[in-house]
Amino acid sequence: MSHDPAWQFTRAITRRPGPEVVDGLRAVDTGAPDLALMLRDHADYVAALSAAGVRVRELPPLPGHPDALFVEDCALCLPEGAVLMRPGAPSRLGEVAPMAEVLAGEYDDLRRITAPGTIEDGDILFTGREILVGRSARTNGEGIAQLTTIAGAWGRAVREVTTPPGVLHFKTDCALVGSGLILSTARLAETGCFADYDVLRVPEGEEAAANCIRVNDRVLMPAGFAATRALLEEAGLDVREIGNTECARLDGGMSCLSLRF
Ligand code: CIR
Repeated sequence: MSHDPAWQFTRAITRRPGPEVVDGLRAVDTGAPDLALMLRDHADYVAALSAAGVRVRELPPLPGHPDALFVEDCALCLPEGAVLMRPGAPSRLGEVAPMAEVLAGEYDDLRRITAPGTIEDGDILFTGREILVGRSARTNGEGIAQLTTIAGAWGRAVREVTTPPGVLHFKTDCALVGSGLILSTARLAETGCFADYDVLRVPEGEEAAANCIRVNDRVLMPAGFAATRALLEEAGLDVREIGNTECARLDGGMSCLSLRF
């Protein structure tokens, strides 16, 4: 079964960062994020989604969960239903129940990944043709197996791929920017996982620009990556830049900040 284009959305869910965001997980500590700047960038992000024609439901900060603004990791939203994830980061497990309540109002068919499976949606790229899932420090084989069964019942194929070592999530390094068109870092493209797709390779040194999102007629990308912007524009895409310096301190980017469906 195909669902193409997989980048058309009418709704999105976001969650505002709160003061606890300074305690968010990060691979490398580059200093605490500046909450005021992060809130401004977050407001720009929500406005950009709205301008793309998406109705955004903004949730308030979730006390006790510094990473809860990265709502993407809690669920996979497909046309047939939603799958609640089971994050591999123990500190993030408590984000799922509140998201389950929200999604129960949006989906009739709501499934869930159970222990010992772990999977975070940052490791999942739905291309319309298939669901790519990167095994990573956060996503294990049991989680992928459970997702394969759930998605299979909906007529969707799951293909396991590998998140590059040292990279948080599969989608840290790639994005669907058009039908069958992927933006990818060279290190990920070289694993061969996009052999059946057209690939735009992120220019060297701009790897942090790979995590973009195509939303309807435009692509939202992190600000400050001129070569990647030029590459996307040469491909005919309408690009909008959003400040991401503070979320980047927590290894987060454009896809992480919303659930789109
Ligand atoms: C974490 O380490 O879980 C958060 N600090 C960042 C999550 C980013 N989410 C994503 O790429 N989907």
